[in-house]
Amino acid sequence: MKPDASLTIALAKGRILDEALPVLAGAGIFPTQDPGTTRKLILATNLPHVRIIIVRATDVPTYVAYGAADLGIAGKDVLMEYNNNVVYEPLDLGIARCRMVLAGPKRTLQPVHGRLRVATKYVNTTRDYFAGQGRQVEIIRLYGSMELAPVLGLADYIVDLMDTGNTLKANGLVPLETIAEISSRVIVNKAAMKMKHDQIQPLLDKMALWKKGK
Ligand code: PRT
Ligand code: MG
Repeated sequence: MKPDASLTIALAKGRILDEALPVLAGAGIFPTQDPGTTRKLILATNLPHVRIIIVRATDVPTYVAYGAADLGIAGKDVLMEYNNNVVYEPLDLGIARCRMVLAGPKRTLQPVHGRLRVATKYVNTTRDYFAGQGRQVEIIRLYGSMELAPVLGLADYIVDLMDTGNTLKANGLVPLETIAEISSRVIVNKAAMKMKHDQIQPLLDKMALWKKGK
């Protein structure tokens, strides 16, 4: 049987995309349309056997884990939350850097609800972090605007990403503990890594070279 020569790469719109496109360019891959503006979700590239799919940032590991995409670029925050061992994570690109922090009001308040409440969209990572320290907290899942939760008394603290810190500051919050340093990683489907090694390995090598030259 002829080996499958096609490669599907999963990318997300949003803040990783701008930094991911130069990585792909460094590997000799150029989408034929601008992924930032096109409404298409499957994009051809200059290489006939390589295509790019555009998915939600949190969905990149899912597409790669199930082999719907052979590889992808995803934030470490998303990967920690998804499940570490489902995909290979061969390369830290060092792009879209930020920190995952526990944040709260400047003045430490007594918990009004007995057990401390932490609002976050990173519920698994937050649970693991506090469990690892033997601290009991109640985790409240939110999907966005986490900074509001302490202001309105929904939670005592939040776990969220921070870059400049401006968003926290604007909402009267300060970073209290660093949970993880975050950057974007190349992830690869485990079966594809074996079956399409001859296509994927050179790509990884070029991306690693790009990173070195950055
Ligand atoms: O938007 P959508 O719901 O589709 O998905 P998403 O929010 O996951 O996507 P996107 O594009 O917002 O973020 C994608 C990835 O970018 C994240 O998974 C991280 O790996 C990475 N990244 C890097 C960040 C930041 N830096 C960052 N600063 N993601 C989010 N932020 C947020 C931060 O939480 C804060 O609310 O940006 C806001 C501004 O940060 P400050 O500290 O500079 O004010
Ligand atoms: Mg967003």
